[in-house]
Amino acid sequence: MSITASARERFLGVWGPLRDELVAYLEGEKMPADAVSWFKQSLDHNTPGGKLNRGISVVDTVQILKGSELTDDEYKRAAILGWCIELLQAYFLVADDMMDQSITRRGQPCWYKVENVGNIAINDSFMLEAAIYYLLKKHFRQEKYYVDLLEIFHETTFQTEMGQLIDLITAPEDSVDLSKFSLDKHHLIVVYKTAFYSFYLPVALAMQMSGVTNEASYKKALDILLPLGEYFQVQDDYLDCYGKPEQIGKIGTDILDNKCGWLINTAIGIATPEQRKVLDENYGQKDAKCEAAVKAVFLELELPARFEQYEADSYKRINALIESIPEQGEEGLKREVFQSFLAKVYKRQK
Ligand code: GPP
Ligand code: MG
Ligand code: MG
Ligand code: MG
Repeated sequence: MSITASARERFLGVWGPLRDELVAYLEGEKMPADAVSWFKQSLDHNTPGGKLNRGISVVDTVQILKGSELTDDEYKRAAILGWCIELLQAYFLVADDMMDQSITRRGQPCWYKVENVGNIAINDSFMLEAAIYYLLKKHFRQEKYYVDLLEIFHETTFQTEMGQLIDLITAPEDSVDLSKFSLDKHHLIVVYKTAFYSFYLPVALAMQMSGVTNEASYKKALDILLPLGEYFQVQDDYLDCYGKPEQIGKIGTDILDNKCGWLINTAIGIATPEQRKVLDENYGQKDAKCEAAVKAVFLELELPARFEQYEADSYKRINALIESIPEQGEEGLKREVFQSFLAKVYKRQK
């Protein structure tokens, strides 16, 4: 089930009122008009413009677990949790784009690149995170799973930050040393920086909202969602080099940034000594000619075809994991939850 235009529209319909609640909070605190309008612009620039996979997956999962149409109220509550993940994503992306020195995001300039924003984006990213906890308190304080929601958000945030840390220190700007890279290192980076918050978090929140309490079901979900998240980040690494900026909405920076991504790790494993020399001399240099030399080796090594093979293998492997769930489901788990998520990302072009 890929996301339909009407599912997107309905989900987006919940954003305006939530944004207004957040803006009203600043007004209530008697913040000056320019601060209120700054916060509003940051919220709108950074939160709703993406694919919304994560947020809509909360709604879809709650719906699948219920097994029948959600009431308007159930829909809205699931969508609020979905928007909390989109706020978390907004917080990460504003900060990540500064750390990665990116130029564009979702077809617009990165927030820190917007005129007059600059380093204020650091504080804006903190405020996007704070907005999550404002909304959770306002809408979920009375629920018996409120503390569980807080814990899941805090834990996945910490995991993502650990992932971001190893992503960054494996990619020093001034010393390129490809011998430090490996597919094992890559696996650790992507599970932590992407898989927990992008895949486990939406499903775990939906399970909480659906009243699932048994630990084993969360563990089982994790066992499927981490491999799915790894596959998603490999796609991200692939698209960084081969995606069209007008389609993916961002300009790739991984080669310039010396990132320990899937392409370079795959290349290292198969390069001839001559090709390896070109990679050693040109990877991680902030120079378009060096970037082009690396891309030329990637093509000699037929990385696009190798990625296609990886994609086909991953699809099979993840489907096999999904089939390990009994057909009639276990408490809080149904195959369709995972099938629906896999369908949202399989062969994605953006
Ligand atoms: C994706 O990395 C990971 C994140 C956006 C998490 C950032 C975490 C923080 C704690 C700030 P990426 O740099 O490959 O993403 P993109 O390609 O979208 O820039
Ligand atoms: Mg990054
Ligand atoms: Mg980045
Ligand atoms: Mg990337």
